Amino acid sequence: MQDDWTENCPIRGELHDGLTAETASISPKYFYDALGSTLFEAICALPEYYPTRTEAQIFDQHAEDIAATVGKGVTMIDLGAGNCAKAARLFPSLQPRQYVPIDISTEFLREAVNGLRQKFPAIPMQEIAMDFSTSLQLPSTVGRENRLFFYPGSSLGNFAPEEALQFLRRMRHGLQLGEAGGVLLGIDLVKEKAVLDAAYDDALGVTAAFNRNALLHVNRLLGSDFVVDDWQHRGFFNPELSRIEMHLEARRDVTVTWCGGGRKFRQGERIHSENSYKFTPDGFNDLLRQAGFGQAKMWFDPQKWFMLCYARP
Ligand code: AVI
Repeated sequence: MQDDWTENCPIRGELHDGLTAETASISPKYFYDALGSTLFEAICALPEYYPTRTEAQIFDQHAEDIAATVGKGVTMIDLGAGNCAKAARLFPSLQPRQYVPIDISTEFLREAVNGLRQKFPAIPMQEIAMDFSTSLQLPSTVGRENRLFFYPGSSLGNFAPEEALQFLRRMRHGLQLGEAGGVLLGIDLVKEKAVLDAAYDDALGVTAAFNRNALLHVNRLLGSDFVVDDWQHRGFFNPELSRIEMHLEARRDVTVTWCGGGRKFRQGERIHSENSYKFTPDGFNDLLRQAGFGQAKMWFDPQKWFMLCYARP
């Protein structure tokens, strides 16, 4: 039974509902407190986690063609900007008229943007701390002309297919508020299972720490009493659903309580914490078309492990 404490707060209500569902789950957005964002940066530097460096390789190899396709002077809206490193790589060639990094992790974003302002004083920047997964309503200070929604790192894969479609439609709608514009998306592609499994269950255990840290974040938000040591990381590719699944698995029978709720977990029971969908180029093109975009321009790395896509309505 929920009480006022969980009912009157959307975040606590959402966590309560996910944790008490038949298959317990928490949203992957709870990975990203300050420590989680730092752990994600560390993941990006792991030998097994190919997406970041493969995407960077595509940016470097095709920088001129990407700039020629996207055009200069865009209002660059960086969704899930994190440390803003990916967008900053494109600043010299794109020369955005405004840079709008958006992230849920406020402190981390502020620090990153302050550093960037010193490096690129000519680019006006407006950071926004918000959960853009549910709404893309931007303040009126964000330029409407020639918007570029920049969503790299295959983050779109963290949405379920239907949610990804809705999110693409919201971006398309956000573009049609102004003139011109497009989306530049980093998309991870289906590949050998062993490569995918290793990328989400690395030898150093950084991804495990990233997954388990979500429990500490949830403890702070919900007032719950998860003990990190009771939980182990599971991360693997599910070929039937073409997605990586991450779970937290109870090492022993545990009881977790929070104000207004609680649950017993049996040994081996799991909390589903993330999906990361992997696409084929054709499959992703279909999704773009369903969302109202035209034929995408795509760039790949030589192994075709990752792709960068540019599409206009
Ligand atoms: C942010 N997102 C694209 C990452 C991914 O690959 O799905 C999150 C992540 N989860 C575990 N490792 C990285």
